[in-house]
Amino acid sequence: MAERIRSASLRKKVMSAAEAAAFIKDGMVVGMSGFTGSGYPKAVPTALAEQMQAAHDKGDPFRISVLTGASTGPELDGALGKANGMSFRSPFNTDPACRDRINNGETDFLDIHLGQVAQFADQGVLGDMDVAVIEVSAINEDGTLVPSSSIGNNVTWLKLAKKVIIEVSHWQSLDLDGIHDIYDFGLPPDRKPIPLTKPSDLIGTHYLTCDPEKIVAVVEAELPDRNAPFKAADEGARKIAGYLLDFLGNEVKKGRLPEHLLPLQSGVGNVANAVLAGLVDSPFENMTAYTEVIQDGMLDLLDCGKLTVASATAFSLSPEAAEKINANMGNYRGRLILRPQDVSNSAEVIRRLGCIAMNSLIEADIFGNVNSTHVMGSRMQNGIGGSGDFARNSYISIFVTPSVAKGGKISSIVPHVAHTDHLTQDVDVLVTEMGLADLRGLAPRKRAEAIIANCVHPDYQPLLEDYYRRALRSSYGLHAPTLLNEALSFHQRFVETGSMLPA
Ligand code: 0RQ
Repeated sequence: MAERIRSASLRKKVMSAAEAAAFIKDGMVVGMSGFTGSGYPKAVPTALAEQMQAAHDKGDPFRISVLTGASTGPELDGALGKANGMSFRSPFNTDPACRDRINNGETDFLDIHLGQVAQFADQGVLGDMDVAVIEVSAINEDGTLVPSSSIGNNVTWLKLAKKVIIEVSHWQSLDLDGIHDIYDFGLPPDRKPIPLTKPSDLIGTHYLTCDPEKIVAVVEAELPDRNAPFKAADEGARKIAGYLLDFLGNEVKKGRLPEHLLPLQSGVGNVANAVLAGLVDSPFENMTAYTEVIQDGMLDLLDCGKLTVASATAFSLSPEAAEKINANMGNYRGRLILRPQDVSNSAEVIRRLGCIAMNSLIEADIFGNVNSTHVMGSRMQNGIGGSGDFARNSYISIFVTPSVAKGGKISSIVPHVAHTDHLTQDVDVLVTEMGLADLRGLAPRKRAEAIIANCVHPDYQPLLEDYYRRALRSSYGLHAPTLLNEALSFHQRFVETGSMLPA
């Protein structure tokens, strides 16, 4: 215990997960650590879910509001979702049990830009935070906290919560010490600039701080981060990566991008990982990443020396990569930097560095509006995450997607998106396994021609060509030709028949 809990006064507050969870009551607002399956508390939420279930079995209410950094894992969103213990959840979730509660209308879900969660919490509009549950890798003798595999909104949760529960993870590497750079830029009107001019800059301290009076419990836990395996890159993902790498190479040749590119941001998911894998064999050297999540592909790029530094707020790794990095964490110090998510996703920094943003999507329309979140306009998939923080503020905003989903029953390119997360103004380049459309400088009709010609699956190309031809004839205006009564007809057909293709 003393190896990880070095503060004698906090050692006195060690208790079981069930005893700690008992500080959380029905109706409370609880801030938890965790971002893309990393650094979330495991023992306390599991015990809490059991207490919720026991209350529900007796007919008593027990539901809370849960705020995190981003997605967590089965012991948090999974357990609380199964126990129907969340009346409100924000800002990002990938757990199927929690997703079902959201889409059944049982849990209210607030989908907001990850870079803005902390400031909403600071404003008080997400409720008065009763308890924070924060995973750390160690507690120093002076009571400062060594964060674990994500930072997320922990600075803000530790500041706002009335009571704090610290979960000390024995699974996390002790060598995480020194990986983090905590910087609090404050609130308007006294907000400070974030003085980062390169992804490698260190501007803060390594440790989180918390008023020791507020810490009511310290819990020890052993469980690993979620660390879901990546699907191997398929032929489509490799094609997407190929088009994208050609595009970046051409931008360098034209003198529009420097030879080392600009700091890369990459979304999570299989396609994003395949793009990073493609960069390993690319001619680009000495690249940097300023992103929110470090996935396997980023580690491979660091390991082969193509990437000199990666700055993010969290890891999101496969079990093999997590094991590898845990055994060698010390070697990555200075090359891997974890920051609070309002710094990793700061509009100010992303704009200054000129990031190249690469994100995935649910669907795009022929004008390049992008839906990252809502299936058929009404079912929440995961959330906007950080895609909006980066798409709006990057130097080049790229979206990548397979041209079809669900075995071809859904076209990822539709006449009109059924929900908009990213406006055409925030979407510069669209890539599918069919090809790439460079939309920069193009007015709506030219965007539509480029997307239909380059990005659409052959099964859907004639349908979109036919729609667009008729829109050019009958649209109310010809700036962005649209048939209002057909714009969502692909979606309606899917809802009615299970396929966007006509029978
Ligand atoms: O569903 O799991 O049931 O098979 O969406 O799709 O193709 O595996 O792709 O893992 O890259 O996820 C947009 C969801 C893509 C993700 C999204 C279904 C598809 C599958 C996953 P199944 P794939 P990916 C930084 C950036 C928003 C947040 C973001 C995401 C599942 O990238 O959440 O960008 N983005 N953050 O079948 C119905 C469609 C569909 C569809 C895909 N058109 N209709 N279902 N799917 N397209 C990271 C963070 O912010 C933390």
